Amino acid sequence: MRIMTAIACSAIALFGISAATPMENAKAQSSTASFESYLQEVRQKALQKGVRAQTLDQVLPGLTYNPRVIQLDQSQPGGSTNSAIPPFAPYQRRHITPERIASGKAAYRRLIAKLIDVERETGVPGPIIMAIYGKETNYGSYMGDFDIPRSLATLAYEGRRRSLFEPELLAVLKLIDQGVPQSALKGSWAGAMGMPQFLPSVYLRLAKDGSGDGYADIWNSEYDAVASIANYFVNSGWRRGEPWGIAVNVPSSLDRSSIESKIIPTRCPRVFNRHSQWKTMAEWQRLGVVPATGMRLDESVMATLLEPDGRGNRAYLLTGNYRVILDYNCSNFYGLAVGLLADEIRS
Ligand SMILES: [Ca+2]
Repeated sequence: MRIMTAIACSAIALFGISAATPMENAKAQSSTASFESYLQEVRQKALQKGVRAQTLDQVLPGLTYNPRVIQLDQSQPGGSTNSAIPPFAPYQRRHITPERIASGKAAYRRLIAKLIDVERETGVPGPIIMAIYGKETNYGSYMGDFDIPRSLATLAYEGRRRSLFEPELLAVLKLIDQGVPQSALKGSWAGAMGMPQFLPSVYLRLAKDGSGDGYADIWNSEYDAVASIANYFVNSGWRRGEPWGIAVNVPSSLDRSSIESKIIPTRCPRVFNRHSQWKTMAEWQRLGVVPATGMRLDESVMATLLEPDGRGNRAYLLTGNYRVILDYNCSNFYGLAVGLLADEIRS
């Protein structure tokens, strides 16, 4: 997506993490001086980016190092690129629960007038927007209560992924400079904010007012969250009228090696390498790959085949709009869960 892909799963990662140990606290304190000198460097960079000195004087002196954020960052999964990919079916059962579907339908009904307007304007369907909302924050019920400037300053200072977090720190300073109250800036430990879990740089580029008051309040306004998610999708190239994909049955005789993709992915290789070549629906039909449910795609639509749990299990043909979902969070499990949850919300 959004840089957010690299640091997603934040809400999940919160579980099972204990508070900082005394040794970590001592370490944090011993590095206080250099944390402050790092903030001086940040100050210079922010000034160069046009953030007013007055804003920086108001925010930077109050920031402290947060050892818990580093602890959470270091406990993130995904460090190894060789680990086996787990099966999708158990994930689907855990993440697309009857409760999640029912809450999604309720949110869809609550916001239906706005969602119709937004779809008319952008082509992004309401159920897809609601599925993102559900996946990111369980429809606004957990958005994270970490202080975003403090978290980002800590992560940028610690330095393991400074190239990711320092621009986000500068972006959040800019956001405060533009008038977003600092007290509103709560979110995940890794900097994702509000109902759509936008990073500060994403907020600056793509957050949108949907309520008509001129302010994109993604923390408190569902209309603003809806407009902002739709704007993200438009920016990533969502095509009006095209479904994300469909469940299919694949004949056991299909020669998988003949449909392997020859494209070397430039990003998210572990995600894109699992997809076949692009073919039209008519071509898939000729290979015997046929819809498993009542859902259909036009013959001319291009799609790739993904068999998340291998041969003989549920498979999917996935369109360019599936790639837009991956742009929000580059994970096949995420993309499939959003698509399938959207289908349930719509049904
Ligand atoms: Ca608003």
